[in-house]
Amino acid sequence: MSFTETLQGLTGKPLADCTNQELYLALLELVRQKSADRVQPVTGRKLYYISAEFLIGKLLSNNLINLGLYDEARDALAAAGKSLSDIEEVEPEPSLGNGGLGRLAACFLDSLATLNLPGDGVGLRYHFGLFHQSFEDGVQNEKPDPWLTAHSWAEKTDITYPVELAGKEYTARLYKLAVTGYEGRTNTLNLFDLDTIDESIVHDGIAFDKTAIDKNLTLFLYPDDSDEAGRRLRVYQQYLMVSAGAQLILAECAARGCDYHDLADYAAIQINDTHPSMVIPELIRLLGEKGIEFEEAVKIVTKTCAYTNHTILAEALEKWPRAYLDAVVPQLMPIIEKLDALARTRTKDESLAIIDKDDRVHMAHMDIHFTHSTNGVAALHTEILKNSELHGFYELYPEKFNNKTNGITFRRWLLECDPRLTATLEQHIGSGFRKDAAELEKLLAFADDEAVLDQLTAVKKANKEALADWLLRTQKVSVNTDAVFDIQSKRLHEYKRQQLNLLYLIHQYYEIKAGHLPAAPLVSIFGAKAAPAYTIAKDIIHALLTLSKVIAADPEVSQWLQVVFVENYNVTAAEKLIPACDLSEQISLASKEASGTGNMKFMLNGALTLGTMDGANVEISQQVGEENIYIFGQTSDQVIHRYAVGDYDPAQWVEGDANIRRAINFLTGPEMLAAGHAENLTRLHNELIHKDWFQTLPDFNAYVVRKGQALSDYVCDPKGWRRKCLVNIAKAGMFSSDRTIAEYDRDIWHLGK
Ligand code: NBY
Repeated sequence: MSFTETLQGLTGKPLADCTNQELYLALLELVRQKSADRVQPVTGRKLYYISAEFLIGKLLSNNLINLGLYDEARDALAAAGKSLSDIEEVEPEPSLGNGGLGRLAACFLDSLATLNLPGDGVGLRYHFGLFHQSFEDGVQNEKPDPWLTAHSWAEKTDITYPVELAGKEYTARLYKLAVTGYEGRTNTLNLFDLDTIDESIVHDGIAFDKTAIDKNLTLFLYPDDSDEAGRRLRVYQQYLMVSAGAQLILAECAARGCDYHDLADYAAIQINDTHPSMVIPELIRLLGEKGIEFEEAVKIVTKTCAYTNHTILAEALEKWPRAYLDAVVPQLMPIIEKLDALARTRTKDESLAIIDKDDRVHMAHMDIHFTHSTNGVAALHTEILKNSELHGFYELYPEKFNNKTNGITFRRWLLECDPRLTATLEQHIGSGFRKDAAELEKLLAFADDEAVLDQLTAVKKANKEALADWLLRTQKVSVNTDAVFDIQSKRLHEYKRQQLNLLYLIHQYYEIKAGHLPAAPLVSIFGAKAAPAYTIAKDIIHALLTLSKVIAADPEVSQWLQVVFVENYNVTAAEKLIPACDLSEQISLASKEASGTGNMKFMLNGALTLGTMDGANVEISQQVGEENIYIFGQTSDQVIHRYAVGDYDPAQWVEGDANIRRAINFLTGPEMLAAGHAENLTRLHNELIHKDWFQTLPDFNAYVVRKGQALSDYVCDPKGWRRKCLVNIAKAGMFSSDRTIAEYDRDIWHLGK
């Protein structure tokens, strides 16, 4: 049967007569059938990747590519006068994640299935996700992001588990979403939810009654934790996820004939950051119910579980007041106390305890004591964990610490998002890189081949035109595609330093006004959501939106400089932005970005990195060589030293440097005040002058110089620039998540064995 006939069998009428919605549903059904054919029996150890987030993105194209159906589907639809990319627009993007941590989980699921490894995800089925972002009057506005439509990829099952929260029993229902691998097996993303959730309790944006647990538990990812009810709600969510998850794991292992004493031979559990850490005491509790003594249960769980750390920011390492746990999960507290006591027999160092003297429960400490592996996510990050942040633990358990540098799936971040580049690569180096990313290095043979470099330039130009169309259609802005496209897209956080980029743009505004024209016109594009309760992050968004207006209204400046802030940045937007980027902004304060994964996506798509020696930028720099990347700023040692000395005073930098002073004072100058809100602008101004916790000012001049160098190279040395782009693509192979997953499997999981 031809593809057209198959699809027609599902729609019941000629494709030409179908709406895009009907075609979408038919394709969804087809993908379901085909992915079900690739489910494989599990033998040996199976991985359960537990995570609060799975930022999976739209699935139609991804699944069609992985199942080898994409070209056929596109051509059959085209023959009927339909366009696959129009049909894609019908699909809502699943709203199950926030940032790098969630996107990493999604890339890992893709690579597990691609490498034919048995590995499922375990998480929650949020109804409204993080939130939908819009800008109103220059301010971020949050609304629910409803994505669960009548026909969704996640299928309801009749599998349920009882979960006790604050002494009351709730019923967790399992939904299953098929995860296809590229020419590989089909695995599952298991998502839990309650039947009793009531979406109608949300009002005025994303507000809702935080105490109505049966109605609110899975409404949102990361509910506002600026009050106690919100923080407790997070504990409720986490326990729902780990208790239902642990029951699922035990049930699946039992069904495969596992005697619970041998759990570690059947299951490997990866704890993604500290949100799922309660799985440790919960498994011990459940094993206790099956008759296994505490001491043995601890050994089993330690052998089964492993922990990934994604941050050194102290405020992001969860420490729950014991009172919350007493109230929400009283059944776990006796176990956590016993674990604390056991940990205290291993070390006298009070700072390594699970329950501290202020009665706070340190989730990461429980993870490190009672799992067999703790990994960081890039080489520098792991070194910092070992040498400073977790040094005491490293001394106690050196054998547990290991590095697993992050990666990204090339199926979504090359084949799917950049078909033009993919086709060009195939023309010259064949299609082996689709399965083996290391083959991208074959491209190096063409580093000085003018014809190939021309082709890469044409691809970039076409992608910039496509982005310009998309920006016009969705954001109502038009951009100059002859300009350098400079992009900073990632969560909004002070450590990522969108405010450094802001100060640069103000500096350029003044320079242009003074007749010091830049080498090239610049379109500076941002995409970022700020956590709803993170005031300064929202002020940074406001300042950028206001600056964008000020510049647009000034014809002298606007022909050289444009600031675009994309609304509601998500995976779909990232897939449009990344292939069109010339310069990738990776400017976190050295030591603070654990890895970054956007940096890898931009590099793979032929953008050059402007970045600090932080996270995986360090490894990118090693791969491409320092002549193919724009590095600037303090090193992590210098930063750590500055914090240790504790004498950083931004006011001195403001006083001592006229350019810094000029840029900062512009925030509350007449142009900005006329276009924006004094309250937000003043607060940001004060924050930068009096605090600047992430040391923006010491890196300001180095950043201005390095960025100027990049723009001048783009214009004055186009040949050199294009060569650098080629080298970046060719050297991106090590950042495939297939490599990362192979390392996790080799060192930690040993799946299928
Ligand atoms: O994980 C990110 C890191 O910042 C990034 O450097 C790394 O590449 C990536 C994958 O390893 N972390 C991250 O995305 N974290 C969060 O989004 C997050 C959000 C909320 C909370 C904690 C972490 N929270 O506790 O509310």
